[in-house]
Amino acid sequence: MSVIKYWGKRDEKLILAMNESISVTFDPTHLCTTTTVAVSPVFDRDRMWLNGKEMSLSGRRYQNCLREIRARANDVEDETKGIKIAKNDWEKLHVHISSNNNFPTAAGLASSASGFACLVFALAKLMNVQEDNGKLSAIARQGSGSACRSLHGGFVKWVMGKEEDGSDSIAVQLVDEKYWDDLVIIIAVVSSQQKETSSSSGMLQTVETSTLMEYRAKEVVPKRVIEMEEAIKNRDFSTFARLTCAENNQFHAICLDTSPPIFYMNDTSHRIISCVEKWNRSVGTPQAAYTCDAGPNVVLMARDREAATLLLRRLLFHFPPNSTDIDSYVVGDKLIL
Ligand code: 2P0
Repeated sequence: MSVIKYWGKRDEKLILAMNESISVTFDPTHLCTTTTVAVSPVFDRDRMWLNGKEMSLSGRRYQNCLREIRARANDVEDETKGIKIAKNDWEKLHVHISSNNNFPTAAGLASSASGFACLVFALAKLMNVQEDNGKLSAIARQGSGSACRSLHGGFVKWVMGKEEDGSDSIAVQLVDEKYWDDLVIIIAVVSSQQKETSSSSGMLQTVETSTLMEYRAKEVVPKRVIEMEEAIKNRDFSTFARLTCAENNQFHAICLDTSPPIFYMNDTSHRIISCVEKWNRSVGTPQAAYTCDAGPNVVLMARDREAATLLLRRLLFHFPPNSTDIDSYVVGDKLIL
């Protein structure tokens, strides 16, 4: 989930962003994609199943990932299993891919990020690709921009890069998943419905029509990225929360500034945000940060376990999970209520 948002491309084909972004990768025990890749000489074409349903691999994004991984494939030999595939054979062999999310797909919970990151990683393992996660991130990026960040754990920055071919537009890990283990993430699943406007078409419309977009990408985000990196490295929750909430609100403001306007958050998202804002203000120092991506689901990040327990109690009081507002909660730690 991003805390500095990627929204808008400077190159649609290579998927190069207009601004840098920062995200935190969720603990895979709660939200993850599991991808299995098989290869066999009897397969007559590449095929893929997403959550059990066959889908087409003919799109440019899938083709780019498959081509780039095949181009880096190496010999694979496992005597115990009687497997021997030469480097050049990978061009002729077809793969079958099965990918499953344990969370709602295309509901603004970064399913395309985790899906493409997992796909590229699995294909690279199968074909004995030697590139590190940074180099692989430039391939995952061509599947879905946000996917480049999901190849690393912890907090991750997608750097802009300068090369025209996008080879240096990669993700770098800022800190690993253990670095800031006080943080507790709670996701309020407001809706598991698929979003009406996909991120790709939404951001294209924003770039074409929003008069605020350029100001955000050039003036606001570069400064925020520097501040956010500092806050993460210093585990400075107050600055982190201020920036995360401001980013969320500006991202949804440029969505509203798009023609036609894009509404990702809904009334329940707004009410959850107000609840957090009121609480933070009543305590005096931020106890929780909130952020929503391209959908109404709210990701909340609490300062520590105590704050997370208090936050969850508040949420359960105002939005019981069996009400019509909230589908469910995903809690990233064991909390004593
Ligand atoms: C982000 N989002 O930084 C932002 C915030 C959604 C809102 O990255 O066209 O699905 O595949 O590059 O990666 C969603 O964008 O779009 C996204 P494509 P992607 O997480």
